[in-house]
Amino acid sequence: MAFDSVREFMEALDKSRDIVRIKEEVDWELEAGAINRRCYETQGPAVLFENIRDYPGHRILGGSLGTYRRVAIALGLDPDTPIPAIHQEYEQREQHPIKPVVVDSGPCKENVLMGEDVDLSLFPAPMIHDGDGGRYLGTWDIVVTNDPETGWTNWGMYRFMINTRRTLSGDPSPISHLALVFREKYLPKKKPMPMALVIGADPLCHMVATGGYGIDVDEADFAGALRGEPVELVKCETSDLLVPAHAEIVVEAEILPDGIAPEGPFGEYPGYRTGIARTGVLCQVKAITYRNSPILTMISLGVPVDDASVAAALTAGISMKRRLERHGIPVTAVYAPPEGVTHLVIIGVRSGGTEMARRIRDVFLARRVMVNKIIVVDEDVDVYDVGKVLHAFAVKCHPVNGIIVEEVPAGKANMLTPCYSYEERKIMKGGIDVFDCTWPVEWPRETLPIRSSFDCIYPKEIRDKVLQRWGQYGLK
Ligand SMILES: Cc1cc2nc3c(=O)[nH]c(=O)nc-3n(C[C@H](O)[C@H](O)[C@H](O)COP(=O)(O)O)c2cc1C
Ligand SMILES: [Mn+2]
Repeated sequence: MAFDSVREFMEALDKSRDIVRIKEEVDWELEAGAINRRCYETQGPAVLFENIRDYPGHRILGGSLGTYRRVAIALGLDPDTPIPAIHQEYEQREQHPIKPVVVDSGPCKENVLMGEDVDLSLFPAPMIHDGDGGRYLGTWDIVVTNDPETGWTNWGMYRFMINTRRTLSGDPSPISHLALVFREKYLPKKKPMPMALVIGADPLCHMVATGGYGIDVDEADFAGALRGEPVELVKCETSDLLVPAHAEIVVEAEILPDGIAPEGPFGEYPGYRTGIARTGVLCQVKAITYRNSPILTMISLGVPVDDASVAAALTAGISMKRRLERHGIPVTAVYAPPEGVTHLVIIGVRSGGTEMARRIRDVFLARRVMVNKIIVVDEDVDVYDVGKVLHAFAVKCHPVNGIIVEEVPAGKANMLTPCYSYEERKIMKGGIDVFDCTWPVEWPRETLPIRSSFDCIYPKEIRDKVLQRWGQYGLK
């Protein structure tokens, strides 16, 4: 059922006409990024650039999971599967992690560059947006690192740009698992941290790399869960790290304990260029292995909806739901619509009211606060139906009592949120609002306004009669 490689996945996209293979010569400098970006903004297809200026034999794939259709295909579902059903399927599969298996070799070893042969300029890293700090080799990637004490292998999607022929620079945030292990296990000993930058693996591997799984959790097990079968991994040439055997390109590197390098700016996931830091970690490349005619996966990140916002809607929505459940919130459903780029989240609850809204706020305040707007609705409002949520917000959120406003102190807010001032982003200060769109619990139930909808305002016998005779009326 699962696709082993991005190539098999692309064949499925061919069948459903969700990919266009571009034979015209396309420039790696801005043109490929602009085409990929415009495809997102016109609900267009994934694009495979087969003819890239200066790089014969190399290919770039943009937008592999840029729509829910493509996510459904990656999961082996009907492309037209409705969004709530995709979320349910995803959530259900994730409950059964499957450990990866180690194999002796794989397509990613078809070509091996070591020593003097190592040269990042052999690959068509695109200049994605005008004004980017450089050419990004890693955007839709998987960065593999390891905790030397516990054996925990982390997969995270972090961007990496080319610094020199044999060095990369990247911007893993201080709360990323990569930064955590680097800070705690390598920096104190002044040891370089081995990493592998994996490009062009099976799409579900990339998907889990974007997800916020717990500390000590191997994302690979969840890629197995989504695939319904284990991911095949193969050992790196210059470290003990294991990487997906069917990947297109694997850059084996070490993050240096004593170096920094220019990094960014970049068009960020909230849809604006908001980043402030202009330096990042420095990585020394040790080896590069790649398939014949390799496919470099990329994302021209920006305003939603794109691969990042769809992936985040799935992974963040599900992890927020689990977290709220752990804190005893009677949550029925959580949806972080892609258009809200995880800055806005909609939460359905079995029992609402101001106290519940405060409890929800406190769950979010307990950690770094990446979300800044939370909409809480009663369980009879479908969280996936943004029009219905807007209706609830318009008429059920009291303009004085229904809004909880809270400042988020320095060091805890999202440094990429566009509405924060430059100074706020710099010190990571911000805020969070909860919009309580539920009926106050203290209102006697018999005084609640009756919803004037077919389901709520008509007696059952009338509804049954109307439904039964629908066709007879000449209605479809
Ligand atoms: C396209 C894309 C690019 C990303 N780039 C970065 C990045 O450069 N740095 C970062 O800290 N997180 C980045 N993220 C978010 C991380 O992938 C996400 O937080 C993930 O949970 C990280 O894995 P971890 O939880 O194991 O640290 C990016 C996400 C996407 C979809
Ligand atoms: Mn992780």
